[in-house]
Amino acid sequence: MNIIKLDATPSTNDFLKALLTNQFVENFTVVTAENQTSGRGQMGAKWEVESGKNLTFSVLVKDVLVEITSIFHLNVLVAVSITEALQRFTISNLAIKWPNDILAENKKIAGVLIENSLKSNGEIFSVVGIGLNVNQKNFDDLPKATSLSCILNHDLDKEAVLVSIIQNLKRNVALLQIGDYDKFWEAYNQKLFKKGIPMPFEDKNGVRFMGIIQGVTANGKLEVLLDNDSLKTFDIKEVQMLY
Ligand code: BTX
Repeated sequence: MNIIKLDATPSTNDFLKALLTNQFVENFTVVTAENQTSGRGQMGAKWEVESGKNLTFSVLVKDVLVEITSIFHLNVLVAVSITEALQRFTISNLAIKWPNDILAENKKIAGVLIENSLKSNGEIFSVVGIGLNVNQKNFDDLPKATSLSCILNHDLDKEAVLVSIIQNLKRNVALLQIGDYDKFWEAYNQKLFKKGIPMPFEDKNGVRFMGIIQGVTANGKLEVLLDNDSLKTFDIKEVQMLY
């Protein structure tokens, strides 16, 4: 496994993307940082962790997407690969909050930020950034966050967790490449947070409404049953779950 270990960097996603512009980088190269000074989440959000205690890393996945419109397939695969690894470390009460948060005991334990770029030769490079809370115990500023050690009451070997995730990801990418997507999609839907439970949402215009999540479509849209019994699908930027 090709792992580049950094003490500190603003963002492992940015480090890996910069590396890609300068040199050949092997598929599944991993960049880890003990301290990420400007960790990024979705749409300008920040990923904040105590230095040295957690996993913040990025993996290069080349050409797993057949086309840029199948972006969500990789999201599904990554979320499932992380939950499989967490199960190996005996975490059981896991859920996937659409589109790509991993929750353990109803609190966020991991976040995923995937950034894709289309190269001039037609290849699609995906930089898969993962933040996983491992040995941090204090989340005073993030009451909806948790870590492996908060749940298990002991510290873990971060490297062992990292290796488990990467091994799962490699195996699952190989399965996706032979067309085995449905089983990941089913596993994702099976773990979907708040599925079947009435809950409040807010649309992109700030309008609040109640709905019941039915599932996620194969191309990544959230399918919600509305009060008037109609089904509506939402894109990632079109709706927010208020929970
Ligand atoms: P997200 O936008 O879904 O989540 C960000 C939100 O999650 C924040 O606004 C905050 O409420 C909450 N949050 C911040 N830090 C934590 C934490 N440590 N644990 C739980 N909740 C938190 C999720 O974005 C995607 C995060 C990807 C992070 C990785 S780290 C390696 C790579 N490099 C990089 O810059 N980003 C990725």
